[in-house]
Amino acid sequence: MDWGREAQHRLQDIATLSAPGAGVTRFPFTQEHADARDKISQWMNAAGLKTRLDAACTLIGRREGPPGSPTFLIGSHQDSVLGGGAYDGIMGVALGCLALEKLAADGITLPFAVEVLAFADEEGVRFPTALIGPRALAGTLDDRVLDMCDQDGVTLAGALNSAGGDAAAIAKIARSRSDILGYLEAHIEQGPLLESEDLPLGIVTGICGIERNTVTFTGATGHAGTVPMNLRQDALVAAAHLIAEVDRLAATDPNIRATVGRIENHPNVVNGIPREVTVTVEIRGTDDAIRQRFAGELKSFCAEISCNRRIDVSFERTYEQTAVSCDEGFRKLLAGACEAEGIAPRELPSGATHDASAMADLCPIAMLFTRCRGGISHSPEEFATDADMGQTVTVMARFLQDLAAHIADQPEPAQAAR
Ligand code: HGY
Ligand code: MN
Ligand code: MN
Repeated sequence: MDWGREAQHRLQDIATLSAPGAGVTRFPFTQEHADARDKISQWMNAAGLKTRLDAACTLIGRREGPPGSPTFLIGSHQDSVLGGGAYDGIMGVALGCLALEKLAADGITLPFAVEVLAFADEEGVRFPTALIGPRALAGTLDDRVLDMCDQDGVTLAGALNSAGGDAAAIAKIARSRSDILGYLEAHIEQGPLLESEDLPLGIVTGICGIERNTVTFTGATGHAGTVPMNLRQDALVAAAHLIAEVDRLAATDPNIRATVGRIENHPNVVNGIPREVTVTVEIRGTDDAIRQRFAGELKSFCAEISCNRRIDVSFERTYEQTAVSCDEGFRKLLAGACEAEGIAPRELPSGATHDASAMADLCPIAMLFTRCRGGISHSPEEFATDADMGQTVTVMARFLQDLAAHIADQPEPAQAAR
């Protein structure tokens, strides 16, 4: 089987299961999401996996191991951003199924059970939260998020239940650490480094931490022609100063990525002074202390604006994920698998967050990046080649075999990592 070509075929096929418009739009708990689940079930069945849906709407494909043996997890997310690409998230699910299909085709059995997980909501675009699936498995889900609403006022719990999940049972699906050996996620790099070094794959060292803040400036509206400039409490001008400061301050620290992604302006009319403006400020960094200090500096800057411009400013953190490291042992096994496949092992950090960020609370994690054209992602232009995906499949399969051999060499029976 040409695993890369099969991956491409499956991904181009499932990409059609999208809301109308350019690129792929597959929000969680929608009709296109349910249709995609049916396709993924076929992939899992082709790999000989038994499928089920858990209370968080994670589609799980499982191959049993010897009685009493622990489980190794593979996965990624099946949802997308608005107008996204055909690879972000869903590629990790497809390649996980193909790696297990390859092992079965090669007649290789493992001394542990394996599962492929298709998580429902990693992007956090429909609801102001994310990672419901992996957090439920890790037992870290804050159930207050179930009351959060999308822009149509639908609660997360309501959407989850309507899609076959069970919000009331979500706390019961947490896995015990003693059962889980680890988690591997294959994902497009979403950056330009692998392409710049002409490498098909990379091994992730760690995943950045992330926080999202909602900042609201409240001033006073007035007639654009009659209120003198020095008497204005213009909320949009105040927000503009913050936006410029976010850009200036982030440029001084290579560890930080900061983005003002959304803005709302009221009354938003050509001849009215803006009364209230809300912006989102997202801050990312591989060092949590540096990220939190950066947020503090922005908060102080907002306090100054408030005082100088007689504007009320609220700065509220709405979401946080801490930075996580990938397991050293898994990184070594991935490096060995890459070398065995003739690929120079290249380690790199992840500036994007992933389901693995939350799985790190349950078990040791590993991530493999696949080169993507131009480093483009969250766009219809996202692309990965058959060859690179094929090499990702073979490295994943070899990693599982090497993990099995590694476990066999240990004095203890296969135990959970923590
Ligand atoms: O935002 C991220 O890093 C991920 O793509 N959800
Ligand atoms: Mn992703
Ligand atoms: Mn994404």
